[in-house]
Amino acid sequence: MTLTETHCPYCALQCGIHLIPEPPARGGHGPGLRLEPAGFPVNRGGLCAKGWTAAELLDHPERLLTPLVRTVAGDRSSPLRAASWEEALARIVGAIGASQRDHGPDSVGAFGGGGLTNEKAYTLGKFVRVALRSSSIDYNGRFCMSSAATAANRSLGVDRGLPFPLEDVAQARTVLLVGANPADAMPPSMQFLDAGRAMGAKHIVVDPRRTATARGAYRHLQPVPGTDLALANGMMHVAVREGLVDDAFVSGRTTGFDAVRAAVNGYWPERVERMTGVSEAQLRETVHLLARERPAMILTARGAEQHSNGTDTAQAYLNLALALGLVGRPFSGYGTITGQGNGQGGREHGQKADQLPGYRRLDDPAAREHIGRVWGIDPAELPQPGLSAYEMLDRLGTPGGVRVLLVLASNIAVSAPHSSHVIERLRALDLLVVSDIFLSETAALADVVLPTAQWAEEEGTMTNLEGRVIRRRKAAEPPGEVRTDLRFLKDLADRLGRGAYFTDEPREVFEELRRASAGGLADYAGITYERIDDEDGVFWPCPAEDHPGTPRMFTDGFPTADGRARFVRVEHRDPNELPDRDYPYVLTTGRNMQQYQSGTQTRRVRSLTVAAPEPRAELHPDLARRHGITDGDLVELRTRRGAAVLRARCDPGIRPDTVFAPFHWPGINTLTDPALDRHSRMPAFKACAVMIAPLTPTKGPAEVHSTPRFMQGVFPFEGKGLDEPVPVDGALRLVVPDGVVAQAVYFRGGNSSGELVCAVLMRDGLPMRYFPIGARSDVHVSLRVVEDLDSGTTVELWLAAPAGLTGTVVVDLGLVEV
Ligand SMILES: Nc1nc2c(c(=O)[nH]1)N[C@H]1C(S)=C(S)[C@@H](COP(=O)(O)OP(=O)(O)OC[C@H]3O[C@@H](n4cnc5c(=O)[nH]c(N)nc54)[C@H](O)[C@@H]3O)O[C@H]1N2
Ligand SMILES: Nc1nc2c(c(=O)[nH]1)N[C@H]1C(S)=C(S)[C@@H](COP(=O)(O)OP(=O)(O)OC[C@H]3O[C@@H](n4cnc5c(=O)[nH]c(N)nc54)[C@H](O)[C@@H]3O)O[C@H]1N2
Ligand code: SF4
Ligand SMILES: [Mo]
Repeated sequence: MTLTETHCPYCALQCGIHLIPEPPARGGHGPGLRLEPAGFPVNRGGLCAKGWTAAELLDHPERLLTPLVRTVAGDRSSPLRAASWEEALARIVGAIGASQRDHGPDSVGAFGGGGLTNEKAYTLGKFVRVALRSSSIDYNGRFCMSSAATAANRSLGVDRGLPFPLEDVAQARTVLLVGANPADAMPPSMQFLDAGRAMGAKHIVVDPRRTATARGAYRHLQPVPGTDLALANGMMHVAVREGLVDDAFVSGRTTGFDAVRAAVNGYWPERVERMTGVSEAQLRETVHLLARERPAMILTARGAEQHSNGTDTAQAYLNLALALGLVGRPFSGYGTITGQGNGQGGREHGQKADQLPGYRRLDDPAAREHIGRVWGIDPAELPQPGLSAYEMLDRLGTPGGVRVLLVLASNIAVSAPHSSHVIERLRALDLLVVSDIFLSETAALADVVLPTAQWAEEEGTMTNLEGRVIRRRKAAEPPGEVRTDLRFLKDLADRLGRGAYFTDEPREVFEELRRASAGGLADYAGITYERIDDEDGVFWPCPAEDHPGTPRMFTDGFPTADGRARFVRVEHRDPNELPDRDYPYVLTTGRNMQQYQSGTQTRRVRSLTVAAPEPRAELHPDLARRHGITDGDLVELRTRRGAAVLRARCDPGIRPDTVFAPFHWPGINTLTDPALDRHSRMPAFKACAVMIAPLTPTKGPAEVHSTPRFMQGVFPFEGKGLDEPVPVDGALRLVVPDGVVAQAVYFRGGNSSGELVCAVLMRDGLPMRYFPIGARSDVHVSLRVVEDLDSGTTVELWLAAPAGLTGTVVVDLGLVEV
């Protein structure tokens, strides 16, 4: 076996990863794969803690290995038991038949995910339209990218998150980041921001919290959540009044500016300061930097977009980028930072309610004609657009709603807004089928659970945040009875009598996707697996095999009817819920660095859970004091929809009128507001009204507490021989206290010297584990199966290096005491 070049399974950065075969640990089974970062253009050798530990989930003991069904069919209070694929599929086919007979084709639907490969997302969209003949399909990208996508489509004629390669960010002299926290959400991407900052670029971060991204920036603007649109219109007002508009660009390449100019008249800076909490001086400085210190970029992410006015907010920043003439120029423009692994490709190929592959519209007769031809069906057979994600979930099990639902690659019981209501609707279904790697909170509610392959066990393509189409490559066989989603959809289509339209071979699906997308906005016609291999990925649109692909868009036109970008007049509207007497603060939600999304995956990785074991409610110390709360206390957050109890983290970096909670654990989304944006149908994850109350600490029964311990630091060394480990420093020693047991969780180390050295974990003076660190390189080893270290044990880190060799090592050993 040889090295497999692939990509991280998590976020849209899609960092390059190498998987290298290695013999499984003694007594272990598992895939026997070691993970190393690769020098791919987006990560250049960097990975975040999630990427580093991704391979741990391949042979995780809780992995689903067979289908599961309810012991008593139809009774979800009966336990799940293992079943054959035959039996599981028979239950699904039976329920689909009964439901469609009694309630029509639309009563069976699917909910997809932006983590699915292009091949799987495409097949799922086709499966629902062709095998089920149903209009009921949408996906979690509705909760993620839909606002910025809607704005870009209507204004630029196309939605590609970043219309330029990520590396261009390093060249921009001014960058405005609105509601984006890449330092936590995409840590390796910070090397491009940091490179710009090191050359004097001025970054302005707009966030109600002083995040790690904001801390390293030139300026931090701290608005009230949900007021970003007013801020953008205020900047536009200043741009107009102070002559900063690029008139030649506006008249030569855009339409509709007059209406926007008139609309921003009312957004004079003093008024905007009162609305947003951002000072007039900061607002003026920002727009002057964007206009004068060029090249300049405006980037938005979920903080600006996940609101009931998210589309118009993204539009307001797009308007500003157009007025200043930034779009389509080198190292300049507007972009949105896509989130999920295939968040970009996932929104192009038809798992959206109103969409056909190639970013075509389902209600466009020409698009129906073309796709009908590729799929070999009469276009009249294609259903019309269905309901958006939350609207579909809200109607589950009601008359006219979906009664049999297939969920692939989403954990909606945790991640959908007003999740207690969504769980109630899931319970009202006739049949819930969930395909996942683990028994997620949603899978635990299902009638039938299907075990699916993971990233390293399948082939396919992903489209990263830059619109670069890349390959996910297989390095291992799926374990047990696990099948890929392509296989499961094909098996189901066979039993529904439509198998002839489907294949489970990723390359064949991709060839069909190329034909289906040809001539569409997201045109993959010229992209082949071989080109992806040869070119470090290919940027769409790429209409022909001899077309180079399109790393930078809009250089000489926009894919609109007249080739011009459109300004759209937008007005500030208050969030659906404003603070009032009963719910006096704003709740906003988002991400922690070590956890991913609904947490199904990362809550199962020990080192990540040690670092981020539970959700913490972030609040300003003044706000905490007012309610008698101190750091670490349990507090109750209550909104009009429900309550959640979490531990407080007091942080002076957050606005005193705002509370932040990460959504990676069950229960947080019982709080959030499902008010939808009228254009994109995006819920208001980022602003609702909340009250807080301290809880008297309860003396609960048998809680498990664990304490992290670290042995770390930077140390000079002199080698005594590679076979002769010696102590490095007194700091690298600890004795396990009485009454607890410790376990080593991970080791990281770096070595400045030009030769191999070896860190040695010592137990009571004897070597226990060796960690080789190559010449001028670093390692990260996550330790899964190691012995308990009982109380009284002396744990030390020593170093073995060639005799006489000197240098410096950085070491960091993480342990937990339980
Ligand atoms: N570690 C980790 N990384 C991830 C993910 C993950 O779950 N964990 N998920 C991936 C996915 S799918 C996505 S979509 C991306 C999301 O990436 P981001 O959008 O960067 O992440 P969020 O934390 O949701 O929101 C960003 C910031 O918006 C701020 N914010 C909240 N309300 C407002 C507001 O009203 N206005 C402004 N201006 N800011 C506000 C928050 O304080 C937060 O710091 O991350 C991707 N990367
Ligand atoms: N309050 C609040 N809520 C939010 C957000 C927020 O900022 N605040 N952000 C929203 C955003 S941006 C997003 S993207 C959503 C994400 O939330 P979800 O849609 O729940 O996303 P994940 O947790 O990534 O769920 C993916 C599930 O599919 C499984 N899985 C992974 N790969 C595959 C595969 O190939 N096939 C199958 N069948 N399963 C697979 C994983 O184990 C996991 O259980 O959450 C949204 N919810
Ligand atoms: S930044 Fe995203 S793609 Fe890169 S290692 Fe982390 S989770 Fe994976
Ligand atoms: Mo997302």
